Amino acid sequence: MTKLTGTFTAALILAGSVALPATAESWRGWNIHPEDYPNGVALDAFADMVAERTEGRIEPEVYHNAVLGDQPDAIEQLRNGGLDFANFNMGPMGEIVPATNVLSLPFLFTDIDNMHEVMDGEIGDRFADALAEEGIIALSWFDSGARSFYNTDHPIATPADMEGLKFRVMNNDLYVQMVDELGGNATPMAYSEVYQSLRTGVIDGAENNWPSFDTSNHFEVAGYYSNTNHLILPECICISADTWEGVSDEDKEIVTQAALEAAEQQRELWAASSEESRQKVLDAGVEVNEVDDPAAFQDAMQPIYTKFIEANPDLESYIDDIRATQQD
Ligand code: GTR
Repeated sequence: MTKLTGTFTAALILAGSVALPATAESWRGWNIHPEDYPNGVALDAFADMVAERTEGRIEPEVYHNAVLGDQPDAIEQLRNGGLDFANFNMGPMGEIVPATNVLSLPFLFTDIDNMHEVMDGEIGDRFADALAEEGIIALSWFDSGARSFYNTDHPIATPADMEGLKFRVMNNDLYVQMVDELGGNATPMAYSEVYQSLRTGVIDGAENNWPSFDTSNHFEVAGYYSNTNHLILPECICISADTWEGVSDEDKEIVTQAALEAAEQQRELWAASSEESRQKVLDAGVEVNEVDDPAAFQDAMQPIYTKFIEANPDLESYIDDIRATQQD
């Protein structure tokens, strides 16, 4: 968090040229995606709402396209106060906040509505509390659709089709286990390195949602997208606890409200953007296939659940409570 120096601010006020209050805080915000991606648009809207409603007491600025570093690095920066806010995916968060690993269990949510129901309610608050203990204040939850596998070689219709293929996964051991159990090989790697690695054959595939598959240009080099829909991961607008500590109660309310409105906007944009991206990659010649027997993929995940619960008995109730939302 950068405070404008007293002299500098006083000079601006004296000059009468800029209507900045004496204690303006400039906030640095991290975004992995381009600015016209739903998350980029919503983060910019968040920044504008905060600047306007705090009358310039807080001036957030979003740095798009991961120019401030890759995700695991940005999570650390936020915890150290090097970043003030960010849009993080819960996938790479598990390494720092173990409770969020529950969200990385494959096929946990039945669909996106189920994810919303859970995250917007009391269970979501529990994840937010766990994040807060590690210095990450989650104010609202974004969509990131459902992730599916894609690769350079052939459609994946059954787990057997994963054999011999090397997939990039996000930085989380659960994803290595997931690909292993399905019969493929997994390599954790930064998002920014995936395009080149697919192009040069360092990896054969990766997994992501439609808008990321499109805007990362992975579809240009990986021509087979298979609708496995194995992960539905929430994302947050998160604020550094260091930054949050210095915010007045009045401004905390303004920032929280802006984050909730930005998430609403992101979710609306998400649905349209997913359909647009799907159509775009189809038009570009990507072969898209459905999975005839999703249960074959789901059943293969059972050992991951068993192992996870054995290692984290205190998190079993989270899984049970999420399953309970799927009963009716
Ligand atoms: C995207 C997500 C990013 C990042 C990326 C990845 O869907 O929005 O935050 O996690 O996937 O695969 O690294």
